[in-house]
Amino acid sequence: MDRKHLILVGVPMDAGKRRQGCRMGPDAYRVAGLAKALADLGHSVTDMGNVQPDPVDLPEHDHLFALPECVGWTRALARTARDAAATGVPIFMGGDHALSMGTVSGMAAHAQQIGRPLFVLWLDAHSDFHTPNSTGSGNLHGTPVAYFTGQPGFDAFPALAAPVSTDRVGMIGLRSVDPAERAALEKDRAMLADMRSIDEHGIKAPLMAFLDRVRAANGILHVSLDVDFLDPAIAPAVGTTVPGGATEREAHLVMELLHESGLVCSLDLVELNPFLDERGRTAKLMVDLAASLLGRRIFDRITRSF
Ligand code: 4U7
Ligand code: MN
Ligand code: MN
Ligand code: MN
Repeated sequence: MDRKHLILVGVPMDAGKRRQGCRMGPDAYRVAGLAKALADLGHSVTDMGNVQPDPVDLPEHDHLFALPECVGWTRALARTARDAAATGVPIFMGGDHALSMGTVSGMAAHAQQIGRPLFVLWLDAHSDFHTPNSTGSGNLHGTPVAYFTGQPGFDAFPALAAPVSTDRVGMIGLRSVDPAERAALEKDRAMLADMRSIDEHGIKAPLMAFLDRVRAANGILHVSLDVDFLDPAIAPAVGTTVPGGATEREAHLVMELLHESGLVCSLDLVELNPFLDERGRTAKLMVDLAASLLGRRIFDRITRSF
């Protein structure tokens, strides 16, 4: 087996939206046994504890919620991601999805250092492609993809060492995309697989097409898993539920195929709100999915002839 050094990074970030609770995510993953589940697969696992945002001297913004704090998180996380990636595979235990501004921009800097392009797989009901100018809610957890792909309007945030061009982003699970995001995405050649196309072709087809692109470019792959990628019936612990999400079997298949690809360099587990969970079931499911991504086979069929 391919033994990896896995670095768990707690990101108790709640600044990306008004509804609070994601700050409890890192501890929920710890209680649900993430470190042990991954160590049991033969990996070496280090929990480096929780990151804190850098202090930032910026005034609050009229429309954007908690802008200064989000900038502070982005700075701290970009540095943490770049440093951790030099020694292992960082797994960011969120925290809301605004944390990906930092994690992805840091991973892109790492990729640039090793001379390989970074690709990003976005597993989410939403495209998170708003800019500070287009967001209606003012919640920055709806903007990380626009930031790390270098869209305009993010002047308060750190300049990008290495923007991830939009054609290196794949999105699977989409079912809630605002008109402004859709217009921008279609212009920009991201690979988009909405639930309609997954129903028609299965979830494997768009994933394999995307992985082929990563391989052809000798790229490395960051995976960003938003809890709301999953159907709310199996993953209730999220503020932004959208019906019609991925099933448990689809999600595990994605994780198993990602494992077999050998391309994954880093992972975000985001938007878990333990305050909304039912006896820890969402946290446990996310732990199971992370384990599938790192090599556990739970859905192997046993074929017997009678
Ligand atoms: B998440 C939304 F309007 N697009 O901008 C917005 F629908 O990280 C939702 O994917 C954003 O959960 C969801 O507020 C952000 C809304
Ligand atoms: Mn998201
Ligand atoms: Mn989402
Ligand atoms: Mn959400």
